[in-house]
Amino acid sequence: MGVTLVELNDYKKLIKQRMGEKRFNHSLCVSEEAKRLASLYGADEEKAALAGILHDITKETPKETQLQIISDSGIILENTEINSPSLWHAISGYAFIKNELLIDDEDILNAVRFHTTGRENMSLLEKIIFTADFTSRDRKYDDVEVIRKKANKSLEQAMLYGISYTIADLSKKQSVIHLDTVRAYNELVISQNNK
Ligand code: DGI
Ligand code: FE
Ligand code: FE
Repeated sequence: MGVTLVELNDYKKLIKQRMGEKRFNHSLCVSEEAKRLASLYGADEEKAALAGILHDITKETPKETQLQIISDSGIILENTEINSPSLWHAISGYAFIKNELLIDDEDILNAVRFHTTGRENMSLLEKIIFTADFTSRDRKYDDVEVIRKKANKSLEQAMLYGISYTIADLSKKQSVIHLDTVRAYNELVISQNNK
């Protein structure tokens, strides 16, 4: 599937209407960063740019609407997912771009679906979107420069740093940790240890 620049601009207009200024800027920044990482690591830059634009498409959609989008697409949430509303936008975003925007590129669909939790055996594009969400220009947290530096050397090292932070943060708040997050973390630790 080729993604043309015209299409990318149409998608930008579409998401601009669906979210506030700050989230729109974040989406543009993730798109730009995903494109840069795709160029660095030899992935399809247009697909990366598009997945970046779309990744948070339902982030500001009302929770009830998101649950409707999810159930309409035939997805049944697991107990941990029902109890983690911050994960819903990745799943409803996936369902929305698949069923409403008719995006049929499996890699783009999965990059959106797993951008929050990660998972085992992620594709290069999935890793790029996951990482770009941490390293985009708009991100401002204490260790952002550390993770940006890692991202330029190894996506896996950047992901491990990011996911470790997320798991620590979630456990500090005694929030549910999704099994995909744990599986992604374990896989990254094991592959790191075997280097
Ligand atoms: O949508 P963004 O804000 O750009 O970033 P994101 O999609 O990575 O969402 C981050 C939120 O998701 C943050 O509040 C932490 C939460 N999160 C990430 N992994 C898990 C999780 N929440 C739960 N409950 N379980 C997880 O495994
Ligand atoms: Fe997100
Ligand atoms: Fe995001």
